[in-house]
Amino acid sequence: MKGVPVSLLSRLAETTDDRPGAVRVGDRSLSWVELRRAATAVADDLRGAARVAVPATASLETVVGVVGGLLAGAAVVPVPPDAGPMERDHILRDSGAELLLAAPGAPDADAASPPVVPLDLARRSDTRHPEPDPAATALILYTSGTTGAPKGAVLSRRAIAACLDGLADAWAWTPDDVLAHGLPLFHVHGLVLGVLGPLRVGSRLRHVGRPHPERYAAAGASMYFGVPTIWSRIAAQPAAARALRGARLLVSGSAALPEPVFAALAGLTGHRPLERYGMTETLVTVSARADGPRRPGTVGVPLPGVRTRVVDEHGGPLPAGAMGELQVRGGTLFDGYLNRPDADAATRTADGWFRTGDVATVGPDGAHRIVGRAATDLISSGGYRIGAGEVEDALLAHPGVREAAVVGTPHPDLGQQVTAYVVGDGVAEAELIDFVARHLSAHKRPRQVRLVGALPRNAMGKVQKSRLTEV
Ligand code: MLC
Ligand code: AMP
Repeated sequence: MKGVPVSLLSRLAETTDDRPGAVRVGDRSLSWVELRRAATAVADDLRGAARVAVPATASLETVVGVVGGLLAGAAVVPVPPDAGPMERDHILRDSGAELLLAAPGAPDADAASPPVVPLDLARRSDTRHPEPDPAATALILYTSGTTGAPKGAVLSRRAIAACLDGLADAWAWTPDDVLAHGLPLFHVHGLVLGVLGPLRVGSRLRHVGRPHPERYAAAGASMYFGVPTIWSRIAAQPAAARALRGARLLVSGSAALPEPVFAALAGLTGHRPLERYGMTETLVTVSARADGPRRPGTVGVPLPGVRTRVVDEHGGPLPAGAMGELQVRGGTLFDGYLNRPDADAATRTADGWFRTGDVATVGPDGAHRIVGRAATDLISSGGYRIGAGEVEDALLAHPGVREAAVVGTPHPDLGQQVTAYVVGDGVAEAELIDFVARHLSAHKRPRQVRLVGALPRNAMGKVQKSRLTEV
């Protein structure tokens, strides 16, 4: 896996490295050459499909399916494996996926799906598929807004390449690294950074299945990725944390790493965790550097080719250190939301910057600090971004629910938990939690449902979420 990559997967396309175990997920692995040949066999089956969906379990099938789609030049749509019918049908319909790449017996392979192309890891092919245009769509990733169903963020091959090359530079990430993590494979963190990253850089990958501390401890890697909940669980198991002393870099992202977790990890592992900041729509834009300072509460500096600014509520510039909305621009940005020009327009300023909706400060040394989100209707739980509106809609689909309001409340392990306030007729908390878990991805289910007589409303009849805790 040598040479300068000219396209997203060129290293994989050119490799002759057939040493076993380059890409491991759980207890199964493939060499680089095996991965390319298995994924090429998938690409051969796609017959020019423009968009293909992959039920994104944490499995080698997902890696081969995604890489097969990318080799064929298709846009890949990962489907959260536990997405209930509401979310799954929306993703399949909205994305226009023409085929579903699925392992035999995979949950998504049913009558309502697009035609299924079976994923068989034993197959091999050496077809040379033409190199897709760097401007072509690589991934459509579904992400929550404050209201409504998730939106498909369209990410080009060159945006992903720009992000990964920026991270390789910032983190001194090389083919000598071994990356370990246990993140889901349907989001930027686990899929783009955690799978396409090693493929582009040429480093080996150990996906540990579920992100249990003892599995991280046993992985023997040089780099580890995790969301703060994972790091906090590792810090709470000192033996597991100490096993990471031999690593080179512990990377945290997707939500703010609490300062006590930073300190505990630094003490137990001997490494100050490196924090980076990103979004589905922008990929990772800001990161601490391997050779730079790592201060708790800060997420570093813009990646090469990325610019940031902090503005006031009118979009006006703010002096260094002032708090305001973070806006970004550069080569890592998405191409827009699929089928949603309205939502798309709302995210861009007239002068071409992307509004992150995150409140931040930038110190005189350029260090970025993410203070929180501008919208209370976006909840950050376990590193997942969850739209309150989507959970409210799911609750309201239950016949016993008359009104619902969903907020994020502090949670020691998850950062925030989804808490629902419900006005209902004869419904029980556990029933509503299960109902949401069945209709949406399980991580979107409320961890707590408070049954109340009425929701606090203002004179216009709008729910006053800030007053919910007084109910
Ligand atoms: C629980 N489960 C239920 C259920 N209750 N299923 C159905 N009905 C119910 N009532 C099941 C779940 O499906 C799951 O099954 C298991 O129980 C545990 O689920 P959980 O409660 O969600 O696990 P938990 O331990 O709370 O999760 C913590 C976590 C997780 C940290 C492991 O939150 C996580 O993986 N977070 C990562 C999020 C992430 O990758 N974000 C990146 C976004 S990209 P099973 O089968 O799964 O075990 C981004 C950009 C950037 O933000 O900057 O990175
Ligand atoms: P998503 O689009 O699901 O990837 O979620 C993106 C959001 O995660 C951002 O808008 C931030 O609010 C949050 N986020 C990502 N990384 C960090 C970080 N290092 N610190 C604080 N928040 C973060």
